[in-house]
Amino acid sequence: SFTPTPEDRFTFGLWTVGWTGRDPFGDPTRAALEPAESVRRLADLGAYGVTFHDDDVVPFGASQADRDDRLRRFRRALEETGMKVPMATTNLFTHPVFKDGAFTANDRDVRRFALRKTLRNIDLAAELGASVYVAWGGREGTESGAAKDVRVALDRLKEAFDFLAGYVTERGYDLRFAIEPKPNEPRGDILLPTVGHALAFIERLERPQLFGVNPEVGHEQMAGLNITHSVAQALWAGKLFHIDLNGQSGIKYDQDLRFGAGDLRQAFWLVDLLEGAGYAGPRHFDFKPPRTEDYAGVWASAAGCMRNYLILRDRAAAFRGDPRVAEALRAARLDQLAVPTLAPGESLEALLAEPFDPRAAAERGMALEALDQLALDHLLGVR
Ligand code: 3MF
Ligand code: MG
Ligand code: MG
Ligand code: MG
Repeated sequence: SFTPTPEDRFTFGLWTVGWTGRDPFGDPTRAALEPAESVRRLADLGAYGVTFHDDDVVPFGASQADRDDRLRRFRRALEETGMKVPMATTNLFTHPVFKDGAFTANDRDVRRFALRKTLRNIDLAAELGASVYVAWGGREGTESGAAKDVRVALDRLKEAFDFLAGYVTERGYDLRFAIEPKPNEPRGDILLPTVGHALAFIERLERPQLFGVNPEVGHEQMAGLNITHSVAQALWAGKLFHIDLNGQSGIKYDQDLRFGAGDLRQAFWLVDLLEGAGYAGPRHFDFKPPRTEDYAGVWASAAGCMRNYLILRDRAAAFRGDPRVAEALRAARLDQLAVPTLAPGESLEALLAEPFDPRAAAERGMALEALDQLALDHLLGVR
């Protein structure tokens, strides 16, 4: 059965099931949802926890009394359900003050406000037991060429992250940062557009060990990239701190479909990778139940994300456990890829003197089609 339990470590952003359906062309199609209700509903569905932006729980500019009251209700729902908060983040994109960015806004007073807003929510995240703090720079970008000096903007982004890492270190918080790349939307072009850009940027920070990435399935696919390759490189670098699972159909607007919708084959390979690599973090869904849905449809969509993950986990295990697949992997020489190209201590002379027939080597087929068909058979459930 594909029924989720908290041991599966499925988490949801409050902004996902809480999305009311407002888009650039239309008004909301659903009434707002109380965070406490989302927590209870998701707990009933078998989730492990929730994640949030500061403004998802306490509206921008709320009074201290209102803040205390809302946080009390949120905490009570967490206590009653046993739901966890493994990750939190800052909304640095909705309020018009962030129209030109937050940590890289041209206006210095806006950048300083963005730091204060982030510090406040880092304190709350640490208090709620989060171990990852996500940073998605949705408005850190441009629509035109002279609008920002990108090299100087990267200096400001580094300055902000170095400062925030210093803060969590000084406070002794057990919190690491995960940068979430996205190529565009809402800005024409966003800084750190892909996982690869983010990984390169992290190495220039003062405390790179405190920074990893939060790849989102659809964001890499919006750039035409293979999400499984991006996640694999993040794992290889020891930088997969968190993940946003969802669905996307190719290069178009950020669809945020439920996990398993959109590119199903990439979803299969991604689950195969996460499970095979022993990724131990939460399986976090960042999706938007389409605005065609009422609340019954919202909960069906959330349940579908988890069900699809469990089905794909089962299908990937069947693929990896099939002796015909083992044979096909050998026929495709995956075992040879695992052998270092040079033997330990091998002499340069031995390499230079090695006989080789390129014609014969070029004639060998790779047997990859048979291997991929086995994968497709397993994915489609006919094996
Ligand atoms: C936008 C996103 C964001 C981030 C979030 C941080 C609103 O496309 O994906 O969701 O995931 O801000 O987790
Ligand atoms: Mg998205
Ligand atoms: Mg998104
Ligand atoms: Mg996301």
